Amino acid sequence: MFIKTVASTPFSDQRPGTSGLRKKVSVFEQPNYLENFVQALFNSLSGVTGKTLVLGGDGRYYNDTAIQTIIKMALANGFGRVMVAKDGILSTPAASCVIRKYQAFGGIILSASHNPGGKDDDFGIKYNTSNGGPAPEKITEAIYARSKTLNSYRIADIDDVDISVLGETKIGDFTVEVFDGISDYVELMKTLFDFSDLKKLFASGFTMRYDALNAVTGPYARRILEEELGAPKGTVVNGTPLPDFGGKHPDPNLTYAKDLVDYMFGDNAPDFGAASDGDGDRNMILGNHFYVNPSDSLAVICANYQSAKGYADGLLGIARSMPTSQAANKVADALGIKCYETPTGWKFFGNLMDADKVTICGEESFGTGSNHIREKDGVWAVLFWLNILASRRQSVSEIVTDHWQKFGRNYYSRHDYEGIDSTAANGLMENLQSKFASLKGAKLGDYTVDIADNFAYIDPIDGSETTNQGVRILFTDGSRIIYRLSGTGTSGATLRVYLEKYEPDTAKQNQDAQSALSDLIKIADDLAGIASRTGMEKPTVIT
Ligand code: VG1
Ligand code: CO
Repeated sequence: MFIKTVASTPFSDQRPGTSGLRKKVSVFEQPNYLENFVQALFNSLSGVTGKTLVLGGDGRYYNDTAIQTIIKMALANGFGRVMVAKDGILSTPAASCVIRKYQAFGGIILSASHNPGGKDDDFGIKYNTSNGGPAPEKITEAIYARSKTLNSYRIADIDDVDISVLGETKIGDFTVEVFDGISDYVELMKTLFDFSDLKKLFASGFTMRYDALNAVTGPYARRILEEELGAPKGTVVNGTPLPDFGGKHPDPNLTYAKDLVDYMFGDNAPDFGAASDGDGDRNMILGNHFYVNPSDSLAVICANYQSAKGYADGLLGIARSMPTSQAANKVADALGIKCYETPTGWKFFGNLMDADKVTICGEESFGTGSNHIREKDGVWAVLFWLNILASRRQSVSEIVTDHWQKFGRNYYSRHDYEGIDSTAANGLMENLQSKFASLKGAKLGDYTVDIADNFAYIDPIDGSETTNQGVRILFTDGSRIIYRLSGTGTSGATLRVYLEKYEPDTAKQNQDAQSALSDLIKIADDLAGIASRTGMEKPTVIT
């Protein structure tokens, strides 16, 4: 028989983080490293025999090698079919779409998302379940537990499969199907948004730039914007997925998508600008000389749900991750629906969507999406904004300013301190926690502390509990400072500080966010001793 059992020894560092297992490529290139993780994953699933596995990734370095290994291991572990995207190119939202559409058992997405790629940078692997969503913690923890004792893996001794040609290859009872990773997703978008309205928008002279940052959404954006909607060629820039993203950091924010930001604030700025991340689940929205904070974007999308045909019947509810601003709560209140608050990471939205509690979800980290799939979805957010622009025929800045006037403005910013020493980062968090008791009722500047705690969440659907999700300093006027350590980095620690202040007075809504938040920024630094403990005077990234 051509199935081999290969002896191996466990690795101790295969615990998935906020979104899958992410490591330097050199870590994944160690003999048996990927194989062990995949075997630990397969061992933690039951009933895969004869079932379908969806497979693809964001095209980063090591994708090709990993895809061939996983095909061979899926065969050896009893799957009946692997649906692999042509050339391995499959965005995270498209993977979710395909898993659902073809009722696959699950899917493996090869991506480290917004982390840089290339031989010296990051690779990642994540597993999605049959609902199309990221594996819940129950599964990721089971994979980790198995990885620690794993002593062999199963792999088929077959030739590599040509994934550059559409069609099926049969190996005994096992089938590898190479499919077009773009089309099913485009079809789904057509059911949610009226493409003929959007065509009219572009025909009327509306202009935009979409920067795919040399990552996975290039082919999706070109197909939809340039081919389907008639936007001029060249609307999509950096549209070819490259293994190292052309040296760019595929994270759509003010720092790493600077070219787009400069263009949108330049003399020839178009009406609308957008960018997406490595694996296509994030989005950044810009107007002519205007940046839309992701928390505001979520709130604006929810408030304008009628603009898109797929949502015109109303929203079941909204969910946002805890650090995301409370702007969406204001909209939920006005619509008479619930706004759920979950820990960071899309995996916490799945149960709420499956139970029909929420339609639209969002995170401050440039993630927005809906129950059309079970992942956040960058291109979807762009199309939703295009619908809003098509129906309101106002500029992005007019739409957002109008929103603030109606709902109040939640001034918001996130300050990231990247690449800090892990011991210093843990010490900073522990020190904050030791202050909780004395903080209650304390005056910090003009603010009074209402609650100081570490966010814990009980899933309202399955009762599962998740603790240690971020230190919250909640003030009596609704302002907040939140401290979290990132769960997606691959070296050292990243401290994220989230700052929020509500401003209902329309006369005071046009300040720059950093100035409006300056007193909170100072309090956040003093309270945690950020500068003294990390040695960093300034954040590395401000969004
Ligand atoms: C970050 C974001 C979080 C997001 C996660 C995955 O996690 O803060 O909101 O869900 O990345 O996004 P962390 O633990 O580093 O703060 V993606 O697009 O990188 O899969
Ligand atoms: Co991503």
